[in-house]
Amino acid sequence: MRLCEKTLSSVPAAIGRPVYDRSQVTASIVHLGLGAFHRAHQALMTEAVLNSGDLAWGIVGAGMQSSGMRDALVPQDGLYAVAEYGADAEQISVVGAIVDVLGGAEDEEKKRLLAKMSDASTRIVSLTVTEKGYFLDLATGALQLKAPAIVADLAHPELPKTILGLIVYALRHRKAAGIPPFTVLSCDNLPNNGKLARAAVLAFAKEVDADLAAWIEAEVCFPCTMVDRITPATTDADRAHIDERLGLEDAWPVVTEQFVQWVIEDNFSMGRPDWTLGGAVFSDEIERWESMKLRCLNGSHSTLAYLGQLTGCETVAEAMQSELITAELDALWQEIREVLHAPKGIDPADYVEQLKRRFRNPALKHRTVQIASDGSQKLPQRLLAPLRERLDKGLPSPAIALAVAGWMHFVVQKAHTPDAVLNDPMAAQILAQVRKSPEAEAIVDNLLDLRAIFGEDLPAHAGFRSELIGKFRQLMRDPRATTSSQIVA
Ligand code: CS2
Repeated sequence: MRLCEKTLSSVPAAIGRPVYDRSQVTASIVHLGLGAFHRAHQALMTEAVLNSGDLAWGIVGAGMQSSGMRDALVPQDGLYAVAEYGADAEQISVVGAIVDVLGGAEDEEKKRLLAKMSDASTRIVSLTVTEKGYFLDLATGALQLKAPAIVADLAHPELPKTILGLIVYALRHRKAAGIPPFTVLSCDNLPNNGKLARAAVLAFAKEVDADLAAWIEAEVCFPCTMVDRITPATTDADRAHIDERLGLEDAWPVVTEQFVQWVIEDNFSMGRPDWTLGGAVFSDEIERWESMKLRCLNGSHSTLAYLGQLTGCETVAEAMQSELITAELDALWQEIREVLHAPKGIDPADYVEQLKRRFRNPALKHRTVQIASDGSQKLPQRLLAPLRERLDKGLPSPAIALAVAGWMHFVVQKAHTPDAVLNDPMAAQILAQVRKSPEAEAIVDNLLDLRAIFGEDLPAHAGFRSELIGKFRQLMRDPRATTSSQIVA
């Protein structure tokens, strides 16, 4: 039997569930990018608000690419289970905050979504669409006006498919109808994610109508946020385990860690839920929170993922058993911390120790290949931003260079392995650059030529370039020979 409203009462008492009347909830948040992360994070914080009795904040979730989530959740009335795995304890609860699910690439679904976003009942549009969903060149901040999806959305206002088209055309409708604008709440791992979302939306809106762009600039709130919760892709083994605990079938449960953090800038035009009930924090220090998390957590995650992939470590916990990798991470954290401005009251040393414990969690099967995807979108803010700050101060950065060399080596391996797939929106360009030459120095230069990733400055920096070539050669010879002493030497 499937998990749904009718069967919910049969779930064992030890498993948490909504304590409110779901039929009384108003759907005022539209979430674009309904994946595991949103369901383990923002939806849970919202569930705490609903459980407190404030029923004004139900979520309509929308998948942007495929209809998989809709097909899983609609028969379940939007209900799903979250399993929080600690090193030796687990907690499972059923979440009811998602009251409707739209989804997929079908035209009818996109039209329904646009209609819901245009409707006055929608007060917040939140986003987890990953870095590539913003269509920005992260090194330059420019909107990718030639990206086929953007060209299509500019040509078809009645049927937008990107977040930018959906947001801008919904706002256009609201402006014309005298409906106040919703808040756009980015929950993606990008520095100043609200500002980036704003820049992308404004750049798109300017192509549509200058007056609309001016109205958005003046009226729409784009708070910045820092989101954190490690949420690996759900496996069949997770499904089987959770179904057994529920006594019901859940087509797409979520597996996550116990740790959760959400820091939000308090800047909303049509109100907001009291997410502090679920543990969120409102702060005016978002930039510091975000850069600490992006660099210390995501920067080391990417490094660990590439080195893990090169040395045969399938999961993060497994890579944390490798002394070679942990020594590189220690060196990397050291370099990052030397240019870090931590939020008030946070000790970066404690923060890093906590990260190590989280990464070591053996209950989470977080695959390195998952984190290694989309490197072109992740390197700039995770690793190249602290690198630039170090270069400005004249500091050497061997650990960051090794991490970047790790990515380069990873894409080289993909280019030379038959049938291998490089998951990256820039895959075609990256692989073409790699295939131009078999020679180490030329490969590094050709990859550095990808200006959307490395900008104009890094390829021109002689010191960084030669450090990178050295690290790349070292990895070419033997990735396992990468010890911290070699890195520091
Ligand atoms: C990871 C993140 O896949 C990745 O790139 O680094 O998804 C990471 O697990 C989260 O940001 C943790 O909050």
